[in-house]
Amino acid sequence: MSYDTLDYHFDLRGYVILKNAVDSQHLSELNKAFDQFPDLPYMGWWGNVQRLDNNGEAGLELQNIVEGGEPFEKLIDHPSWVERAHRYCGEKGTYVDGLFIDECFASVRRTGGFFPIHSGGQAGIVRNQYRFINGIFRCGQVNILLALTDIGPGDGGTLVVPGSHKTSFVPEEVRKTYQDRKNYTTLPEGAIEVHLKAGDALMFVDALMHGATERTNPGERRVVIYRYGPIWGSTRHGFEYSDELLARLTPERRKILQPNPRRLPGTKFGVLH
Ligand SMILES: O=C(O)CCC(=O)C(=O)O
Repeated sequence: MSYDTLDYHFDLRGYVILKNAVDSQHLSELNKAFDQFPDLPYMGWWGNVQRLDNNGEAGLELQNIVEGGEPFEKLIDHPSWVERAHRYCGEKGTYVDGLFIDECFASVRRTGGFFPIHSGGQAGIVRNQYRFINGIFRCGQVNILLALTDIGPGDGGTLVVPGSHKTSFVPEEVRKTYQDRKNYTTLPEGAIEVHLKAGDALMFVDALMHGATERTNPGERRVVIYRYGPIWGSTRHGFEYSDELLARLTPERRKILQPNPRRLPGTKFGVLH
């Protein structure tokens, strides 16, 4: 088994930055798609996409965004990260080898939006755990947070606590700094704010303590988040993909959205319908 520098950083810190993960053409397609998002009320539907702000103060979140058009479909198995995601959390080389998308959404953060810090190895959550065993990555959930706008100071950037995917406890005095939910003007103990250029992706194991600072700048921060995990997972919010989407995807993409096609009487397993 050989490892690269990103593997070293992923193990050490729990995250890596993939520079220029998408090219300028794809970036502009994604931003155009964002420009055309309808003005949805909370829980409103747009086709098979639903506005479901996970944390009310984080901003607008459009869930199941893979149903939002081709630019989002291209992210499913994007060459900048798909092989690495497979190696980190796709049970590679086992009887359950393969990747699955657990959740995917577009997020727009405007002034005042932020995301409280959560996760961390101490929580022991099986679904998002970090594991490296016998020379093999066996993580539970690995996220891609793709920046569509530059994210610098004041932009409501992602906060991470490097190394916290392996932590076993959080002392009370440190926890208190995380609970100052809104005002992360001084960064919580051990946390750093990740700055990205539009087109860069932050790849991190979900066990890493993370959140986001309050956006103080005008304008908006745009990101897309895809969470990957093993094929035996289920979508976090219970979304099901439309027949139209499944029918038009490449076999490789379809397999990531629907690793186990529905097994119904009279159907042949492995065939869609
Ligand atoms: O919006 C961000 O930068 C962080 C998002 C986050 O913490 C999450 O989706 O779990």
